[in-house]
Amino acid sequence: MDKELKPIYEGVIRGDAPSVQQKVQAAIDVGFGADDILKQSLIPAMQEVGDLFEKGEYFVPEMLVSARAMQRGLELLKPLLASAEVQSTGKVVLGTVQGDLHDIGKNLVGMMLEGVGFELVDLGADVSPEKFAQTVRENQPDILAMSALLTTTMPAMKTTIEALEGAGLRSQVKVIVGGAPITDEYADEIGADGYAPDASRAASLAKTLIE
Ligand code: B1M
Repeated sequence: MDKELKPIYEGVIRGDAPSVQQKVQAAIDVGFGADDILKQSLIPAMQEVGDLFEKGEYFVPEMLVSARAMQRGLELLKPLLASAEVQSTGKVVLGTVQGDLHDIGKNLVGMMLEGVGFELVDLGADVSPEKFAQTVRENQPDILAMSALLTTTMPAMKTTIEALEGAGLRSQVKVIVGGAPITDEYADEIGADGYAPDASRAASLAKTLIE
């Protein structure tokens, strides 16, 4: 890791939002790209927080303050990620599935989608299958993008696809899925149109699917 980015990594682990904000801004000012800041410091730091949680050294409150610190850094990167293209590529409805409150990865996916020109309807986290289906009916998006971070909430992706089928909407929209426990095989199993392992590949997948 670049030595200038290390304080960002450490700040997320400590949950020190003001420091993360300041160091991310400093990194941008000296010319680091959003991708380097994300991949070298912010994302690895959250992985470390997850490892500390698994080892019993961190608990939910520590995860939460680290998540807030990460979000503060992400806010500064958003304009850099979104500036690439301006022409509308299509419309995406995005959300984290029912029962799941993890929204950092989903937010990153949203920023990347906007970065390649998609119009975004972001439903936030803990979105019920009915809410997804209703929003698809009302907004007629090209893509429905779902995120899940818990093994216990992955099945809500399948339930959501079933809700789309039940409402007669499935053929109108491409469904893409992602999140740490999701795999290509799982996407196939539940009848999704595609899976992406990270936010930038989610944006390329969405573009490919509507071409
Ligand atoms: Co939670 N949590 N958490 N948590 N948390 C994990 C996911 C966990 C792996 C930690 C661990 O044990 N190591 C574990 C899940 C275990 C499992 O299911 N197998 C876990 C647990 C157990 C829990 C609770 C149950 C803890 C408890 O209460 N006992 C609880 C559940 C609450 C709920 O959702 N109902 C809980 C709560 C929380 C907080 C609220 C405290 C907080 C979330 C705050 C927030 O999001 N606003 C939190 C956090 C921060 C984490 C970790 C540490 C970090 C997640 C994160 O933001 N990563 C996480 C450990 C880890 O991931 N190593 C953990 C950074 C983010 C950029 O990555 O979201 O993976 P990620 O997104 C990636 C890819 O997955 C992908 O793109 C992104 C990168 O480019 N991606 C997509 C994501 N969505 C996509 C969609 C796509 C395509 C790609 O297409 C549509």
